Amino acid sequence: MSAPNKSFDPVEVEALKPEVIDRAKDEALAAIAGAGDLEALREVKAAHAGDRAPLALANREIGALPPHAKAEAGKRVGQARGAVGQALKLRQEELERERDERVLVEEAVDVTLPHDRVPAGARHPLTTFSERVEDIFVAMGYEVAEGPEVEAEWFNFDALNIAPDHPARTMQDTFFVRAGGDAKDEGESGVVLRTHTSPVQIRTLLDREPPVYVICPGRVFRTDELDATHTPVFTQVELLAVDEGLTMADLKGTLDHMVRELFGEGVHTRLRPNYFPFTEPSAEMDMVCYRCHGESVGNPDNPCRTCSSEGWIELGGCGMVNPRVLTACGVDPEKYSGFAFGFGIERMMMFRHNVEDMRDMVEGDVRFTRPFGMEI
Ligand code: FA5
Repeated sequence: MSAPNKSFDPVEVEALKPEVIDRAKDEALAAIAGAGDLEALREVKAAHAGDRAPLALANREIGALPPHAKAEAGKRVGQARGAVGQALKLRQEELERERDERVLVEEAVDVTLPHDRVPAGARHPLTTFSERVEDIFVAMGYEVAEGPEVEAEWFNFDALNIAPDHPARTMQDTFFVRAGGDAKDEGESGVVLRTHTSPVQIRTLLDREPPVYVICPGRVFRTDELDATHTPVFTQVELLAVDEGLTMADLKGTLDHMVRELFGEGVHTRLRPNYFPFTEPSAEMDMVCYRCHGESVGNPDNPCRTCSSEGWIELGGCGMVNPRVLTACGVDPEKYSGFAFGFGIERMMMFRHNVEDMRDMVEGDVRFTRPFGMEI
């Protein structure tokens, strides 16, 4: 502030000269108009309307003027500061309005978008496929039977006439949970992860009186490496029928009915001799290729990827229940006979849906399962 004075001409005080006041006002108004956002306006306000702004400094000079000069100088500075204050207020309102409009657009919520971003789950195609197989037999009057996945060695092997020195019992094929020593009966048996669904046959025959007609789906375990055609955990479906007078013809008719239901009219099966300790006679069952119906055999112009132009697809094992198994379960083999078959669902799905690598089925990637549908 200038030194107090009593007689001087206010026009001589530099900060209060009209042109200086007008210039300060014009600069302030131009800066306000040029502020592009609220942050810039805050800086403009500090520079042109703050304590150190030219108009604020000019205002302080007024106090030192003689009384007769205060009114005019006060009016001039007051009007300039009023104009700047008013312009700041209007620009502030204008910029706030612009900001609100922008935020409304940028942060708009589209209430029409689907709210549920977690995709709906669905059962695995292996489960739905094995249930389709079950349904075929339930429709014929079969019951669904289940057994434990952690199974007594006796049920998994001994009762099925698989002798202790059978290769399937070695550590290479079987996950042993508890070693069983020389157990000859169920009570002292070792414990394994079941290697097939056939022990459910034994549990069923011990539980029920013939006639028995059951279908047994379930997970089984083998010490196989995971590769394109093997997995250590896979799904089998087993069928067992025990009644008076059942023959291989009934087995063949049942298999033909199943493949027709699953793969369509015109598909049938054939049996090739094989060996399983728990069936006698035993057979390997093949079905005619449901895609080429055998027409690709010897026809290089029309190859078939599904059966590799062999005309037949291997399904699994089957046979007439070995009388020794019936006897072990307390069923009179003179009165009753039975047939059984078992196959792997993964292998069946591979050729049913042209899946080239079994690993895709067991890794749980939804990109694989989604095309099979969202069946719950
Ligand atoms: C058996 O397991 C017999 N219990 C089947 C049977 C039942 C025969 C009733 C007679 C009467 P096998 O070991 O062949 O048989 O296995 C049956 C099917 O399981 C095979 O045809 C194959 O489709 C499937 N399979 C076997 N090992 C694997 C594996 N590591 N990964 C995926 N599928 C497999």
